[in-house]
Amino acid sequence: MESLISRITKKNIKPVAEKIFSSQRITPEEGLLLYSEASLPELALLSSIVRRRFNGDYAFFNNNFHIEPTNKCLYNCRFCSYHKPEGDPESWELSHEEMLSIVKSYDSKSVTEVHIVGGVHPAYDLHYWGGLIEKIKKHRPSLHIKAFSAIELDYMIRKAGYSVREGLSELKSRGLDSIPGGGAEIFDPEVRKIICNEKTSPEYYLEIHETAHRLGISSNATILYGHVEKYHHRIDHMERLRQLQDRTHGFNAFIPLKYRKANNSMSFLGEVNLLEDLRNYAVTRIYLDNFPHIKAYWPMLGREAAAVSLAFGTDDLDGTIDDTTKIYTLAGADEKPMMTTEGICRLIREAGFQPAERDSLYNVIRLW
Ligand code: V47
Ligand code: SF4
Repeated sequence: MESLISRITKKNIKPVAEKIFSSQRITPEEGLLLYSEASLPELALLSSIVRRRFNGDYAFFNNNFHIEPTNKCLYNCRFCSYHKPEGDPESWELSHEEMLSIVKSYDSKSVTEVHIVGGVHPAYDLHYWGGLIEKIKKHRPSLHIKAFSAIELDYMIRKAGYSVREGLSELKSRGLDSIPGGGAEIFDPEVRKIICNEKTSPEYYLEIHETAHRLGISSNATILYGHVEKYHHRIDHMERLRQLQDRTHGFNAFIPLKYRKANNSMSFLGEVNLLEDLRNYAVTRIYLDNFPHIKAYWPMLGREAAAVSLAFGTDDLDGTIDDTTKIYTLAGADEKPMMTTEGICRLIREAGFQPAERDSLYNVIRLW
């Protein structure tokens, strides 16, 4: 411990570092101090200690694919490059049969998860989406279905006239296994008003996740960072999630999503750089001391940057994805979202970590 503390050169960071070394929770003020004053080498050291406690030197990934059912969306989030209103010539939607045939195209492949997320289609309720889940589950019972952000769930459940609890129980009975983290953005009401005024409230996002956890449906949480928010908004966001996780322990992973600027109405803000991404990953790893995993979503960040982030607290690169998502390509990510198992393992090894193929609940399937 003495030799580690000697590597923390800034005097005001030393007391926070001592807390982290001895597994104590840091306060919002201390989180803010790390964001604004800790050096990157200090953050690398501190976040790696926390990472190691949770996950050793494993870097997780899974074999997965996405289905994006529609880009039609009721809402108009200013950062979104994906959505189109109903009736727009560039809008599209897939039928149940088309989505089922995507699932069938993976019949001979060793994927373990389908991730289904898209726009909030105005016409469809819980029964329509429950029907889709049921067909997929019937076709391939072992495929884990991680589907629908809290924003889509909010709309489909209300449209059917169900309570959150009734709606989620219904979806679970039809085969929903877990919920992805999308839609959290930034919980602070002032920032939310600027970037996604019409979207489901933070309270409702948290209620949906809490109810899901109590029904045995685990989930992820996200943050959209690098636009108009300040560090204290990121801390407030994580504090709300940390408190919920203390109550339920239902979150698997926290996924920081960097704002990408192409083709949306916030482009003038530009993007934060890799150094800021690494600072953010490190602080999230330290702050969320009850989240087992921090995911570096490589289609959003780029594969090498995601690999470097493994030394700044992250432990999961999501999956192989097989070029099945457009959300980040449309927002300016310049890589095709597709990696083979061999490719992702090579990347992880080059970064100095042990590739661990996982299932959706982070059970290790195979160490590569
Ligand atoms: O909520 C949209 C984000 C999210 C942009 O749970 C953008 O495993 C950056 O939540 N720049 C949806 N981000 C995707 C999502 C997700 C992704 C991967 C894995 C998981 C998981 C969840 O994408 C939205 C929003 O925060 N987003 N537009 C943009 N221009
Ligand atoms: Fe719709 Fe989601 Fe885009 Fe917002 S981020 S406009 S809810 S697709």
